[in-house]
Amino acid sequence: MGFLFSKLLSLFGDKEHKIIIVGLDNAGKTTILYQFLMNEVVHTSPTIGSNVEEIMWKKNKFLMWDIGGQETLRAAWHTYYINTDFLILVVDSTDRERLPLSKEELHKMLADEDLKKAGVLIFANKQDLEGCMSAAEISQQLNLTSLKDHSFHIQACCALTGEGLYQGLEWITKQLKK
Ligand SMILES: Nc1nc2c(ncn2[C@@H]2O[C@H](COP(=O)(O)OP(=O)(O)O)[C@@H](O)[C@H]2O)c(=O)[nH]1
Ligand SMILES: [Mg+2]
Repeated sequence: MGFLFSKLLSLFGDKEHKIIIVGLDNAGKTTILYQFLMNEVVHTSPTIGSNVEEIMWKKNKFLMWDIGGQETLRAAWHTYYINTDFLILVVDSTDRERLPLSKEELHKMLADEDLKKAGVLIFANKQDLEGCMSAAEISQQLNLTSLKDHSFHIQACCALTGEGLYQGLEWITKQLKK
């Protein structure tokens, strides 16, 4: 009986952590997902619906959902929230005009009951482009310090080269140990 039980436990022991990648269209979500998957740049087309991939990193298994960000699709984001361990918000650091919209979406999402326990990682993407906003500037504009109930971290990155992406995953991995 005990043997069977521990056998069963070991089957379920390798927990998969659910991550959802959100952000406005063109932020770089799909590019990030496929960088994690195969360390190379893929040519993306606007995501209709979602992409999902299993990513292994330092013996941790993540199920990453990349959810389409166009306005009509954003209304369906909440259907992905349940059991989410981490939320990754991707911001196009050159898109000053729509940063208030990202802020609004972020705070709306985090008010949802299903995301109450989710950690939040923000990728300030496209740092390779001239005139981009810094991570500090984005952090301030998104009003991250007002997030009292969520652990959060902002990471500057460039999805095209992969720079910064693994520092982001490293933060997530650290949270798992807490
Ligand atoms: N210069 C630059 N372009 C990027 C970066 N990340 C993504 N892109 C480009 O931005 C566009 C939108 O990327 P995509 O991943 O489809 O965005 P999504 O709509 O959020 O999934 C594509 O042309 C990407 O090649 C980056 O870090 N730097
Ligand atoms: Mg996409």
